Amino acid sequence: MSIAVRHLDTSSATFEADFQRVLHWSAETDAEIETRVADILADVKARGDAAVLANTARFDRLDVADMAALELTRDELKAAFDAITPAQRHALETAARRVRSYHERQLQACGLSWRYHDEDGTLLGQKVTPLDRVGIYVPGGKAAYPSSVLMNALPAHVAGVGEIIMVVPTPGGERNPLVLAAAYVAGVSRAFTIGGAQAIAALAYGTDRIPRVDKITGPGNAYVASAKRRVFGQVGIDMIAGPSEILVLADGTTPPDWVAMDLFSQAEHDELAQSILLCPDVAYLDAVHAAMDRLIDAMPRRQVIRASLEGRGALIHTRSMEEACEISNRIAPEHLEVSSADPHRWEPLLRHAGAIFLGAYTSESLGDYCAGPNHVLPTSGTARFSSPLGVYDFQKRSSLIEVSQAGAQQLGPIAAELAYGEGLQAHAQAAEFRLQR
Ligand code: HSO
Ligand code: ZN
Repeated sequence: MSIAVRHLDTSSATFEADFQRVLHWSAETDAEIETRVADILADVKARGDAAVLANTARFDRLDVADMAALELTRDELKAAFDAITPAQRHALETAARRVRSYHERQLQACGLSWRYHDEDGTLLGQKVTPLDRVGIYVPGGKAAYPSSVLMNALPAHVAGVGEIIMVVPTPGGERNPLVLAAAYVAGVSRAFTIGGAQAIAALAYGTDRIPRVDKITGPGNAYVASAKRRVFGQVGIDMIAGPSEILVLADGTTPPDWVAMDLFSQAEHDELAQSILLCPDVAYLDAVHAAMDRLIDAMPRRQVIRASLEGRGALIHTRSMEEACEISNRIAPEHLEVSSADPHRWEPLLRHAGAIFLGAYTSESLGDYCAGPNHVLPTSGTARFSSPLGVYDFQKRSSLIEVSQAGAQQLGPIAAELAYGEGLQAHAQAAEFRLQR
């Protein structure tokens, strides 16, 4: 049966209404989940490890005597690494090397301290320091991605974070060897086989066994998302990721099968994932649709792919590539492929996207695993104001000020004037006491 993906046309009178339906997305919060998460957080805050053990027994069917049984040592991570196949080891190490080297550039480009002296000899600057300790949440079960372990842990490592604590649920005690091997490769310091809201609580508040972290990153289910929102402020968090999205902007020169498979690649993540194709050539849109119909039956995850494409996908006929770029900016997709013979012509027109993939050979999946840039990206239109996970997310900045004696004479009267204007005499006099009479 042909995939019933929507066809839209920007010249149609109903386009705006159709387009709004495609864009519509609500991350609904479930009141029942909210209360259950609040209870778990309070329990872990009050009872620490005992609550972690009890909730892990209950939700993950993993009933152990003490916290030691929930901790994986570096030796155990190494054993997992040694046990995977040589091809898997090679792939993980190659991906890790490329991701590390990309993030090292990021550190050089925007992660270093700087300072200067003004004309009075006053020193001003910005001191950049890594976070002391971070927690990385890795989902268990159906979305257990070793690649996400690399993408979260490596930028933290490059930033110089002192301790990287990974948590990963292992329902029924079943461990994912590739996840553990990736943790080993990426320099995770300690790992615990816990998950859900109880893991987020343990990282945010600390327990006897699990040290309190300064920031928690990584994706998770609705419970994890709710728990992250609730502990935000006590600790930093990265973002609350929505379903994966891909937008392909095509000029019709890429083989339709390639584009069809790229659309599938994000659709297969989730029924709620979104795959959109924009093209000024209507025959090409039909060719990609035909390719999808031909390729779908061979996909093991065809049910998820079909549900995603029929629920949230769209093939959009535009008047021109320029108009396609404008629509792409309105969507602000997580992943944007410019599948064109001349991608550098269009790239300057594209302003909002988590990651931009240029040219026919750049399939988004290469970026998901091993090109080098991070695959943790802003979703649901948040690329309008936020950026990929990076070294900068694991650093913070402190301002540096050292006012010289001459500088104090210049700045004192200015500060005092403004302070009196605000009715703050102590501020004014702190500046004035330093003036030479
Ligand atoms: N495309 C996902 C990341 C991922 N893909 C992991 C495969 N594995 C982020 O949107
Ligand atoms: Zn993906």
